[in-house]
Amino acid sequence: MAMDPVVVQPSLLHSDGPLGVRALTGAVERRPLGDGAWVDLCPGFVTAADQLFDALIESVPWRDERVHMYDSVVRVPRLLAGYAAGETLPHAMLETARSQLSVHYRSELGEPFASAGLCLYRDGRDSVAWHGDRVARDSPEDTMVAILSLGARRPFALRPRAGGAGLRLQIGHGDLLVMGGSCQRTWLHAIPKTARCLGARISVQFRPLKGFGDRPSRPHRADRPHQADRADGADGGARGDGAARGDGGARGDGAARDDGAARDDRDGR
Ligand SMILES: O=C(O)CCC(=O)C(=O)O
Repeated sequence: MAMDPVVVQPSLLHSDGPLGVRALTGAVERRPLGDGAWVDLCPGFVTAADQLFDALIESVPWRDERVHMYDSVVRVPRLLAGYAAGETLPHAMLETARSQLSVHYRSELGEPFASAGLCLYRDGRDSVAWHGDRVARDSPEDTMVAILSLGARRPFALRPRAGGAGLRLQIGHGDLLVMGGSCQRTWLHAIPKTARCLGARISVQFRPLKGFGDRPSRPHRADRPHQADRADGADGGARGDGAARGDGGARGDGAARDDGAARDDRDGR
C-alpha cells in the first residue's frame, strides 16, 4: 500500500554488530505485577535492530484499518499486519527470535509461540488503547505475549483491571517485553499517545496457540473514537502520558505511576 513517509530518528537508535538476537538465559528480568501476572524485560534482545526496523518498514504489507463502532467507522490509530501460525514471517530474523523465545519459555508455557501480529506506530499520535488481548482475557488459562519493540522508545503502560496503581515501562529499540501469567485477564496494557514521540515504532507480538488460537490479534473494541482516534492527544495519552511528566529516561522505570490512567474507563471489554 502507499504509505506516508515514516519518521525515524536514527540518532536515537543504537544497534551495533550483526543482525541477531542475544541469548535470553540470564538476560531476562522478571517483574511480578500481582494477581498472578508478570512481565519479563530483556533490553537489547535484537542486535543491529536498525536493519530489522528498515526491512520491516519496507517489506511488510501494512494495513490501514477501519473498524465499525456503533453507527460510525473509526480509523485504527496504527498500521497493522498479521501472520497466522504456519505463515512465513516477513523477515528471517523474526523466525529466529520466535524460535529462541519458544525454547526459552517452553517449560513455562508448554508450547511454542505461533502467530505474529505487527503494529506500526507512525508517530506519537498513534497508540493502542487500554485492553487485555482478545480471547486470552476471557480464557481461564495463563498464557504469554512476547513483544519485540523496534524504533522509537515509547512508554508501555500497565494497570490492574480491578483498579489501583499501574506502571509504565520505557521500551526501546531492540528491547523485548513478555507479558505472562494472568496478565491478559487481570491487567490491562496500552501504548498511550504522546506529544513527545516524533519517531516511528514497530512492535512484533508473538502469541502461542494457548489462549489465542492461530490468528494474530486484530483491532480491539477499545479502539473507539474517544479513546483512540483523536489525533489531538487528548485521550489516554494526555491522561496518563508518562512522557508529559518527563519519564522519557531509563527503560524499565516501573516506578513511574499511572494514577491518572487508573481513572480511565474499563473500556471495550
Ligand atoms: O505495541 C505494543 O507493544 C502493544 C500492542 C498490543 O497491545 C496489541 O496489539 O494488542
